[in-house]
Amino acid sequence: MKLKDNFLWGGAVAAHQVEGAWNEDGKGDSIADHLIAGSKNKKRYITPVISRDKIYPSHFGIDLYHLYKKDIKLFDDLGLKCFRTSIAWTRIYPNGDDNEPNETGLKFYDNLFDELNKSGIEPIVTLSHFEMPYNLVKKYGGWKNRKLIDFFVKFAETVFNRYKSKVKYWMTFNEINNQSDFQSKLALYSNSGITECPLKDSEKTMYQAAHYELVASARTVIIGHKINPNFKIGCMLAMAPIYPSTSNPKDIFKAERANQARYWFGDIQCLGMYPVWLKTYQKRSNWNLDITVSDLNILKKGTVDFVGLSYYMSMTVKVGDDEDQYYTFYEEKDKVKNKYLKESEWGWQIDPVGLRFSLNWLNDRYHKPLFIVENGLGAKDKVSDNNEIHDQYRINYLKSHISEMEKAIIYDGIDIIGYTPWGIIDLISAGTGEMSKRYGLIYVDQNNKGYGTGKRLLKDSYYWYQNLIKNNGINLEN
Ligand code: P53
Repeated sequence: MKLKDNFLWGGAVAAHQVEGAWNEDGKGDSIADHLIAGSKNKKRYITPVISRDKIYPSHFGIDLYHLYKKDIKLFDDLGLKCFRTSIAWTRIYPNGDDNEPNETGLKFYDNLFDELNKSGIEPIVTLSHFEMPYNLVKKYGGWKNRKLIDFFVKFAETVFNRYKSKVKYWMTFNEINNQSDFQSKLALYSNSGITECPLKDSEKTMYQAAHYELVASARTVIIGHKINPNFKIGCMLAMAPIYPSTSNPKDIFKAERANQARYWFGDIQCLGMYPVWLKTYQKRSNWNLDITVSDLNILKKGTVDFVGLSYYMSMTVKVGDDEDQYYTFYEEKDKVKNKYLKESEWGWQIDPVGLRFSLNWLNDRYHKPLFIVENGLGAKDKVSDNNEIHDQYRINYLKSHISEMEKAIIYDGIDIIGYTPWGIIDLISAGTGEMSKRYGLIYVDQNNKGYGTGKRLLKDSYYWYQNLIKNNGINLEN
């Protein structure tokens, strides 16, 4: 029993975490370019004006903008069949509301996709990966504003037309459901470009912004299929299954509601409609959200071809003493540690079986092909005197997750398009802005401040993955 021959083994990154060159060749500043570096215990925050004495890691990334040819050579030697990245919206429309696209920006992705295709590596492209034009935040308030739909659709249409013969797999919004953690400022900002929002309004604001994004996503799917009927356009969910902490029925319902609150985005993108619990909740909350009949028709028509997902961890929740009728999910408050799981240095609870669980759960719910477009371990690496990196911990992480994925394919019969480990090459962490939270199988000699030679070194995990791809997986039954 083997995986199908065209299984897409790959690697994943996002523009703002690797490209650098944040203001070159006509690129505008994105929301990522205003985020300063943080750490495990120091939250990232934004500065409206770029300040000289602060560190903005997206400004340097790992300089992929200039080094992409060399890096693609390393991906090719590794044997990658696909490579996931995003298009920086601000390279194409620097301000988001420009009339004409920036030709130099378009040219960069022509070159990038050509180089990949030449090497036989299929590009997998996210349209919006936490990097909308900052101008849209300043001028329109980000996704709080309905106008954003047209700006986004125009951007999507431009790149669909330009790359229609070079790219087949697309995803609309990266981890659109991160903002279900609506009390997290970073989530609201990264997903929706929302900077000003009193805590008491954050839930309502999230539901409104997410609705506009979902309409934009659906319109994009519809237009994409017209431009090229062979396009495969997916959603992208941050998958972290939520478990009850005990068999107390209240904990079980708490977990059910938390899953509903975290994955309704997928219900809309895959099934084309709002789940009834949410319609009821929104109505009873008297928020008077701007959701029109025409929007609902678009949502029904613009359903996705596949479900892209990231998977890093599971979550466990406990019912509170003061639950309301709705068991509203407040991620920070409701989460507890799962005593059966170990965690990464950044406190993410590692749960390979949870991946098989998630794949089954998503398959039961949506009946669409799945694509694991992120999975990996953020860890500190040590370079030995002879320039080797012995990252057995990363190999263990990847191996245990790939093994559970293969079980989902072989024993559960689930249709999975491919697997792209996150940060195939070391990059800037989205959550903390650190370089030292490394995911790569390729090491980049650079510290948190952006200093270093930038030299690329191959980790043990690189050779391990190379061999795995050659064998088309672990092959459980061998
Ligand atoms: P970092 C939170 C939880 C799970 C995934 O994350 C997340 C986040 C946001 O930080 O983001 C995804 O870099 C995201 C990538 C990101 C990756 O996971 O915080 O799509 O951009 O780098 C890993 O360790």
